[in-house]
Amino acid sequence: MKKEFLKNLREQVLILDGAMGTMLQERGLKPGQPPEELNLTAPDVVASVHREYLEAGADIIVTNTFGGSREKLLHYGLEKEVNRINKAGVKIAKDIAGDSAYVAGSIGPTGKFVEPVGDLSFDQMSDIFREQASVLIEAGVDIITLETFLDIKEIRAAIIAIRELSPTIPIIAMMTFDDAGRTVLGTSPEAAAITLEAVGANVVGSNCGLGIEGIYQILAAMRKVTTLPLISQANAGLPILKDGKTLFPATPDEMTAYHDRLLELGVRIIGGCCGTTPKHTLAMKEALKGKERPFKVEKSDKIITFLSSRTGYVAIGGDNPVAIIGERINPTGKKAFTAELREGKISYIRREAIEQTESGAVLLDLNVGTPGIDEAAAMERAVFSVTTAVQTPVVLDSSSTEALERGLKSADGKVLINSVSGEDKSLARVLPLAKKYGAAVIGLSLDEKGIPESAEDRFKAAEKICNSAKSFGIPADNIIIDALTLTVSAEQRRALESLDAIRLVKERLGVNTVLGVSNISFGLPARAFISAAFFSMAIAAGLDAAIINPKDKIMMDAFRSAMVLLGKDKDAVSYIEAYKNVADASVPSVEKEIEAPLDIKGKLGNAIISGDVDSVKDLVEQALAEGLSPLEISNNGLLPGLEEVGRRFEKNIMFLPQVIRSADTMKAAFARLKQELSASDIKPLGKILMATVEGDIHDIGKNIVCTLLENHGFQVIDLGKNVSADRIVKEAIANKVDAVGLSALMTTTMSEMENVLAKLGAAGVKTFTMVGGAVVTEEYAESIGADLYAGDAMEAVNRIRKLLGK
Ligand code: THG
Repeated sequence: MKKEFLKNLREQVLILDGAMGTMLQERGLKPGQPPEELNLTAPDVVASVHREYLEAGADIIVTNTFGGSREKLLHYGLEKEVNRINKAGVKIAKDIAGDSAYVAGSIGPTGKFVEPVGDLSFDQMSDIFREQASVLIEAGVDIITLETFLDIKEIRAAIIAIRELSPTIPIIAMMTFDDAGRTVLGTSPEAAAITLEAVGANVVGSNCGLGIEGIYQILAAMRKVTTLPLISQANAGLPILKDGKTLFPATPDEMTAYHDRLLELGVRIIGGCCGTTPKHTLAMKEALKGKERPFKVEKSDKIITFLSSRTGYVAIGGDNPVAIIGERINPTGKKAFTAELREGKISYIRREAIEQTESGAVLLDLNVGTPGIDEAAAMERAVFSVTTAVQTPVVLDSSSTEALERGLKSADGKVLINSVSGEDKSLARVLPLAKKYGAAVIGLSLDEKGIPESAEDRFKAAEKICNSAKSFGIPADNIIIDALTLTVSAEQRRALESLDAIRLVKERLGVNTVLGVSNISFGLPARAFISAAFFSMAIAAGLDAAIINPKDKIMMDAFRSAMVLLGKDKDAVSYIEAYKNVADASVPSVEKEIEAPLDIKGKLGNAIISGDVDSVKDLVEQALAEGLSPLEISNNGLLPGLEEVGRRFEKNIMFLPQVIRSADTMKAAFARLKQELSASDIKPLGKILMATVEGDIHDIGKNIVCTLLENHGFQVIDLGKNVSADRIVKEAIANKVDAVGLSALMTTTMSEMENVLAKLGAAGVKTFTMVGGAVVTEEYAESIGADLYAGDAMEAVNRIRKLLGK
């Protein structure tokens, strides 16, 4: 009998098998044929690969079901065969593994992204994975392994669906990062680890994309934010091209060179991705001998609450600075915002998201509750617009269960729910949501009888919340207690009770605390002074997070000063950075010099940078009314904004989702300008033919390039994926294109690019050529005679603009 997997993982390090696709190709899988089909047509071939890995010493055998989702099989007309293909895949692996190895059911990405970056909804995405995972689980896999994911929202939806099917099946969750340490959509290893753990992964890590050294760096970053066992599945080095064939250069010895360091990090599963063979597996097994040790990872003695966005994360508690939660996305007392909510507009939300973040908020409270609107729909819009405007994780502030759930589905990381109370009904309503969607929760220290007077009774309400959370399987680090502030103008003792409640909660429960600080001064003149003094006192009492207006200078002055005084701002670095230009702080603080207001061109540029579709349309109208010509609007307003987007992308300040959003904004502005222009004025910058080459059905990268090219003013003819060389040549001639862009993701299909280029040459087509794709390198591009290589979509646009002299 096999030992229970997760328990075994704490006792010993396990070896997972190597590449499947490349092994199947050597055994006759044709280019363009789905590997999963062999589960039905040639099970003995699949079995032979499993057997080789098992004999080489693999403890975990991975099923041949990576592309076995309905969405993926659809490309081959096999979408009705999800059940048969996955069932057969498990049976083949189980028959070989017997009692000697665990069987992990492999699930790969769909090739599509979740809204708003892609076009599948959360529910559609989770349905796809629920279908595949239920077959794998019913067929008896020991583990589910999610591999090669690029979109955090996609893998998050997958895990949530799997956890609904089974609360206990062990889940391994892996994403693929590039050499800049991000996934294609900008997710960092830390944000990935936090989000994946939150929704219920048992083992997190990385596969593909990088060699062992790169994977080690990714895992080291994950280790800063999680105590879960880690998994390493590196490629056998980065692919190189030799005599028209792709080779993975890492020898078995090179693959094991990092083993000691991996074990030190708490890596408990070591396997391999592309290019890994049974020889490598054998070497890995050998290299582990005599190095076994139990799993042990140092835990912080203080409770830390991690929250994440698609790209970044925030740590609350311990020695971290008090987390500033921006409160301004809240219709209370804000007429203009309330009106926008009614009209379904998002300009206010995007602007406040950006301004509050620039002012120092590390989290953003989203409250869109106002009478007469569909709050759930408004919450989804708010989450989409904030998460594509800034990297700040979100706090969902609503008393509506439906709005909370929509927000939780729309989010791309580990969010904070605001809030649950100590009332039984509230606990039963909110905590299951927090558990399912992997959210942390603010617990209001009140109960059936309302807000208790005394600190002791507020502590009791807090304790009740923590105990209830525990019974739902929510750990203490996912609960943040709000000790509650009432206005001091009505009853002065109350401020002190709140402060004592914070102390009691920290001392006896150890959990983190939060306050909506400004309530304290309600009804008094010059509220900011009372609020700031109280804020400082609460911080001294142990406050870990605060819901405030980060654009309120006095509050932020108090916050930054308190961080220095409590030693949470080491060497006062942040304080000095914020105040280095303030001449003398002992005099009443001088308002920051008011910057010259932006003119209309500046505003147009800013609208492009922030991706504000609503405003850009109004601004274009305004500019036209002021008498600017369409050309001036475009060249001196919009384009400088788009160029800034490009710069920020290169510097890793903006990521693909925001770039696409900005490009869409550009498109909206141009749609209006086109009405003003004559046909001769709107000549595109150039005509580009785009295609993924024959045998390859990966079109994510190509689609992104198409979108960006179009929005930068090029005319794009997109031939789609799996396009034959002859068709590319024919269309290039028929359309008289300025350039042909080719994409291939797999090492096995990129040689087809060379074939296309040769055929273009033979047909005498004089056009520029551009190639790209995950495994394509500059050297390769040169070796096959392409004019241009692009490492990513932004680079593709920039280089083609230069090449065509635009
Ligand atoms: N605890 C928790 N959540 C909370 C609160 C809390 N969420 C809501 C609130 N309290 C914190 N957020 C706000 C948001 C806005 C205002 C105050 C607190 C506010 N609005 C002004 C008004 O009411 O007049 C509008 C002023 C303006 O235009 O900016 O002050 O305690 N867990």
